[in-house]
Formats: sequence, structure tokens, C-alpha cells
Amino acid sequence: TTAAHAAADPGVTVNLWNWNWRSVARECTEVLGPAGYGSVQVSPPTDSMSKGGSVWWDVYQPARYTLTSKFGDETAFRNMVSACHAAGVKVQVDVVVNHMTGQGSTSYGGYGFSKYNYPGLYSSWDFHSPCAINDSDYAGDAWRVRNCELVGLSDLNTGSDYVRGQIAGYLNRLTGLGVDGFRVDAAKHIDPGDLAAIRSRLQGSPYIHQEVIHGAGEAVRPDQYTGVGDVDEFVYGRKLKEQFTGQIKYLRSFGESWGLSVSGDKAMVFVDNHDTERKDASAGDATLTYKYGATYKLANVFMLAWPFGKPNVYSSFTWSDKEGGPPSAGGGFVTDADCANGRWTCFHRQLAGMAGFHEAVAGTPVGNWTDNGGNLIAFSRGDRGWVAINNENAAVTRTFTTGLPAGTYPNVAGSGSVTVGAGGTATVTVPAKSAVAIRTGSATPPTNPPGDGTAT
Ligand code: LM2
Ligand code: CA
Repeated sequence: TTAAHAAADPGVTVNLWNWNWRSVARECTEVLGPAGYGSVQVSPPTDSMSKGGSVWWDVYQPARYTLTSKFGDETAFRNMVSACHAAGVKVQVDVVVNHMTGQGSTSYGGYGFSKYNYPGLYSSWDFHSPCAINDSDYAGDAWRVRNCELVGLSDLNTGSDYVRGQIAGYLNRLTGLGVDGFRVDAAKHIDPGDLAAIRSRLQGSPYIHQEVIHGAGEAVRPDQYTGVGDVDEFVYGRKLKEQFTGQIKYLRSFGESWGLSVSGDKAMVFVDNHDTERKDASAGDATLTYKYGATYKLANVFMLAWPFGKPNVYSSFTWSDKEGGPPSAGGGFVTDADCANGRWTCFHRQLAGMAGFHEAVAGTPVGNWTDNGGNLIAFSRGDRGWVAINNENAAVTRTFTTGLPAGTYPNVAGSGSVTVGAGGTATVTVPAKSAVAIRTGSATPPTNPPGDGTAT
């Protein structure tokens, strides 16, 4: 990336996965903009194979690039982009360009297609010759990972000029509607040279982060993609799960040296996403999820307070069936996200004050690290912010060096306030499984729900 083509920093991203466009628009206006979230990431907006809403994964099988999806039509999409921009929030779109469908013949927009045949868009010669990606291919065969079919999905020949033109046309149509960035789905299954060629045809400088899942010793590696854009850092969430279900004192040295796959300036980081939250808890690549309650929130507070990568907060629907789709009406069209009915986590609202914290402390170093030799840590960020994270099962009271000017500050990670004395010290009680974060420039207490992080 040359300076001339440097994409604008997305700020703190919220991944409102599976939210419909109307609800994202409302959330940008009412919550994301006022809180200082920089971007919202939304689900694939194209027409897709339809299972009538019974599953979530139908939207990862695009049928054509028309914006008639189960999340809303093109008008709703445009209204969402305008509302978010008016609120100062950028929009990133999950784009599925490695493949088309593997099954089905009905789309949400009422378009007829079959695998390898998408009238007016692609025909059989636009796809790689069918072969299946086998689990054993990942270790040593990058060619098969990129040219064979991922779970039977028709694999686009991204080496072809025509296919590149169609994909770039789709992405340019999105940026033409105001879209600011892309999450490139299944980038691991596309040659980085093909992605670079597609990128060279893009208008403007959208922010790009690529889904390249790190696997130890594999032939396809995240660092092979940093010339195209940022990479989704999957090791980050795995490590945070290990620590937050163990002893967080070790986080003192957390960073690239822990075996992360790319450097912080190329990493988009997250505690979980829609794929990792569905892993079995015992799996090596499992992460914390909303089902971990307070511990999950603490890991997210850490992500927003610690200087590594660009943070992406995940917020979606609650589930018990791994395959089950989001709340929907007839035909599978997703209904409005409701933060009161228990079907949506609305987790990002609990971190509203931490989005502002992340921005306020940008560029400052970690200082005043302290821990209790177990599950309580605290550190400052320059003279602008200080955080204590108590992952113990009991409250901890201590006198901390915060590094902040004397004054009384609201707890932007919960409720209550902290009074810092001359010399920057404060005596704080951090309740069990909660966090206290304070920063300069936060006169108004944020709109966090009461009940945790009470500082006295
Ligand atoms: C991704 N990243 O690389 C997404 O994050 C992930 O959620 C997608 O898989 C995947 N790539 C393809 O975009 C999901 C889901 C799969 C599902 C696919 C396609 O995890 O289970 O596969 O979307 O909808 C489904 C069936 C599978 C079937 C396939 C093709 O589960 O059994 O394979 O459709 O018909 C025969
Ligand atoms: Ca491919």
C-alpha cells in the first residue's frame, strides 16, 4: 500500500452480523455515532441462495450481485449508508467473491440459477475445473486450497479477466453507493495475486481486511496477503480465550511475539466472529463468545484498551442451534434487531464507552502495568487513559497509579466513577469479573447499562 492509496482508518468497527439494513441505520444514528464507533461491518448484501431463512449460511452462497437480500433491498441499503454516514460511521461490507453457490435454485430476489450457471453473470467456463478441497490439502497444497471447491461451492476463476471485471464491477458499485470498506470472505481460497489484480481495478481506496484463517504450518499464510490489505487475525481471539479462562497477568507481553500471524499494523483483531463462536468450546480454534458472559466482556475491554491491531467488536443474534438463522418473518427476511427481546445480544452497546476510550488513547504507550499475580491487571495509556480488568471471582481494592491528571472521571467500561488524586493515584474497588476504565475528555458518562464495573 503506497501512501497515495492508503485507505482511511476504520476506527473501532462493530460487526452487526446478520442485522437487517433498517436496524443498522437506526443503530448508527442512535448508538454507534454518538459512542464514537468508527465503522459498522454488515453481512453479505447480494441476492443469495435461499433456504427460506432456516439457516444463516445461505447468504454465503451468492446467486448474483443485485442487492436484494434477506436483510433488505437496494433502497434500504442506500438508506443505511446515508444514515451511518450522517452519524459519522463508515460502512464495511462482507463480500463473497471466491465462489457462488453449491446448492439451491431459488434466491431471495426471485432469480433462477443453478450451480455453475448464473444467467447474465457467470457460466460454467468462469469457474475453476471442479475438484474438492480436502482437509489434507491445507498442509502443503496452496494451489488446491485456492483452485478447488470450498465445501462444494462453485469456485470462481479469479485468474480470468472477465471474472475479475465482474467482481471489481460489484465492488465499485458498492463504493459508488458510499461503502467505505470490505471484509473479503474466504480470501484464503483466492490467490493473493488475483486479489491484487482486482484491487487495482477499484475506484477510491476502500479499507480492505481479508479473511485468511491462520492454521499452524499451513501452505497458505496470512502474511502472503498483507500486500493487498489488512488481514483478520484469528490467532488473537484464540490467545485471549486461553488467557481469560486462565490467568490474565500474562497479557503484559501480549503481541506479535505470541505467534500472531501478522504485525499489528496489518491486523484486524476480534474476540470472536460468526464462525469462531460456533466452534465447539474444546476445539483449539475456539474463542470466547457471548455465552461466556462477563468474561467475554472483559476480553473485549482488553481488546479496546491494548494497542494491537484494529479492533472489531462482534454483535449478533443469540442461538442454540449452530445452523439456525436470525429472527425472521415469512420467507426468511430478517426482522428488526430488538435489544429487549433476548434474540439479539446487542453486545456492542455494553462497550459504547470503550469505543471512545480506544480513540482517546490512540498512539499512546502502555505504562504503569500492574497485576495481582493472578487475574487482575491494570495499565495506563500515556496520560490519557487507565484501565483495570478484574477477572477474579472476588472484588479487588487497591491503590493504583493511573498516570492521569487529578480529577473525577466516569467509568467508561461500566458505571460509577474514579477520583484521581494529585500524583495520579486512585484507590479503586474493582468488582469481581468487571472492569473500570477512565480517560481524559469524557465529561459525560456513557450509556452503559448499570450493574457492572461499579467503581467507588
Ligand atoms: C467463510 N469464510 O471463509 C465464511 O466465514 C463461512 O461462514 C462460510 O461458510 C464460508 N466461508 C463460505 O463463504 C458457511 C458455512 C458452511 C456453508 C457455507 C455456504 O459455515 O457450512 O456451507 O457458508 O453456505 C453449506 C453447507 C455445506 C455445503 C455447502 C454448499 O453447510 O454442507 O457443502 O453449503 O452447498 C456441501
Ligand atoms: Ca478459489
